[in-house]
Amino acid sequence: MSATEKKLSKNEGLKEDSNFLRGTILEGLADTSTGAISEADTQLTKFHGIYMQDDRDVRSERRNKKLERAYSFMVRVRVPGGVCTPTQWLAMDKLSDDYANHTLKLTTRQAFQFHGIIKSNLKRSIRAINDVLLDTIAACGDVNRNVMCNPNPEQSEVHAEVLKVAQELSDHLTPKTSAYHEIWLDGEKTISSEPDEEPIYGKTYLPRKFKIVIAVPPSNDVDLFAHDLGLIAIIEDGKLVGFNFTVGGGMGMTHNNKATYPRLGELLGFVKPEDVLKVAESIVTTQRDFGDRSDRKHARLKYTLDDRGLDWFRGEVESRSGIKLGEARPYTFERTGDRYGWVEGINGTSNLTLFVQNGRVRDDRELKMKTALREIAKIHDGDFRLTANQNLVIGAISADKRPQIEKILAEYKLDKCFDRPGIRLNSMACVALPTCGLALAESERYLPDLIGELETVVEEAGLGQDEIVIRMTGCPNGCARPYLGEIGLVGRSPGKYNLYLGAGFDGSRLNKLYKENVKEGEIVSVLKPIIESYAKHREEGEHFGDFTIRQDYVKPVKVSKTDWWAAN
Ligand code: SRM
Ligand code: SF4
Repeated sequence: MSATEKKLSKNEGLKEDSNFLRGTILEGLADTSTGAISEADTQLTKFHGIYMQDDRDVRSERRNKKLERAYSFMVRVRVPGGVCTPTQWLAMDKLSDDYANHTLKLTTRQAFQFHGIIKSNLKRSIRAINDVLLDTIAACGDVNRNVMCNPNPEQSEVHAEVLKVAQELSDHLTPKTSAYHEIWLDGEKTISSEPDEEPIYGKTYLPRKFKIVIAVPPSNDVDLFAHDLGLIAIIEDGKLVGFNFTVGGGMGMTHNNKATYPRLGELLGFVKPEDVLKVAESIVTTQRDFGDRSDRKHARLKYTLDDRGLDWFRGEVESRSGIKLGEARPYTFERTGDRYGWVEGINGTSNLTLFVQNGRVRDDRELKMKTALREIAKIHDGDFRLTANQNLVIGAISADKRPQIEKILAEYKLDKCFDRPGIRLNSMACVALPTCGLALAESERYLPDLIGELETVVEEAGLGQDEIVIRMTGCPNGCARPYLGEIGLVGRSPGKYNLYLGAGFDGSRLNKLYKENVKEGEIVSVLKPIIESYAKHREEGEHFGDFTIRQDYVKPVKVSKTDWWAAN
């Protein structure tokens, strides 16, 4: 049976009946008898960048007391290319204190997240975000999400050009429904006063989420191959001449469900700058029309490609766009990590990349990062850039302001935040508990401690400064892109993780399952001999992931569909 003949998934009906994403959201917000909204509206609010959650730490206590779950909302703010102004930073900082849990979460896709916003504060929060010209529409949902672009402090001139492309793609693919403004901004139609229609998406939007990213080689700090659509900037003689397009990346899978698997994007062809929007739109509409709307676990572009083939897909995109794609041009990626510290920019400016553990900007006893960044934002005349590794670049710092900024950094000890072992600086964890409803195990709250133990192992092995990419998630959905970690840990159940090894340091090879259901207390003892062997037997310049393949700890994943689940 073809995808179109199969019974549509429940979400398809919800979208169809939602009147362009309105549903009964307004009525739900007005209902003060509960902190929740209806199940159908929880699906629709995602398109508005809003997730209903509850505090899982107190779930059973509240159940015992016969109380409603402790509902609150997570709000995700789109930041195309991850770049925001100091004014916007200050507004996000204030919002986190006024309505959320006093922290700012910098996500793996260069967005801000707020946790713990109660229903009665939702509208105020969305208004505060829009007041500084940021928004939350399409931060989640079955649409194109935040368009990413590497922050690239080393290549500031090209960065500006490429960032513009990211912003144009973002604008072009933003849903056009006026529901967002009607619901959250009291009917103000700041974008358009035309009646609703979605020229690109139609009434039922896409079968599933869609993610776009741009990378400027040699940096792959955005993990280009993990996204549905990737644009690799091709620079010749210092000029941007176009992009290699990749399609079909995605991380999510389900434990024990062999029909699901992470997959890396593959090269589709070369596209000139003037054709980018048209070709991107054709890719989106091809997925709109051929993606599987019957099974949400098989609905991402990666499955459309594996089912129909890359050549078929290219033909469809070329015929829709009327543009013949060129042959992909040569490029080289070197790494997926961020480069910390100071880098000189253009026009006498400089950029500083800071390590933000798991992207959580907060004040705690050891480090008052949130206060320090607020003080910096008050005087900074450049920008802030959220990285795809959950870190932060204070960008385009003028020569004028640099001494003052350095003073604040020193006062709050932020100038030492990247003075840590390589394994910590290359770590990422997803949010997981207590807010994520899908978490099977801890992640953000556990990884820093685990790394503390691993730091002792790497330091004793003489590898303190070596970069080893380690990533953890609380479930197999892959939000911290764990299948691209040289060490990947994926939650199975409370206190247990699957351990994956062997990803490429440049982000071009997935890792593979090494050991299942490893208990928290055993992770270090499983990794210790491998790390010690790496210290003794690695070849000159060999990365940890490559070493684990060469030494046959795991087999390389070449074709996801066949290799991912195959035995080692
Ligand atoms: Fe994610 C769902 C957090 C990046 C794959 N993700 C979720 C939800 C919304 C849980 C839910 O649906 O109820 C999580 C909210 C947790 C919380 O309490 O905040 C969540 N995802 C995150 C973030 C915040 C992780 C982080 O610590 O930074 C990232 C936000 C990115 C953003 O700003 O938009 C985040 N999620 C990713 C990535 C990484 C990426 O895109 O580069 C992936 C893997 C790539 C991909 O899409 O394949 C990812 N998230 C998923 C999936 C699995 C999708 C799939 O195709 O199987 C889900 C579950 C789903 O969609 O059903 C999910
Ligand atoms: Fe939640 Fe799983 Fe994503 Fe982690 S990987 S944030 S546990 S959905």
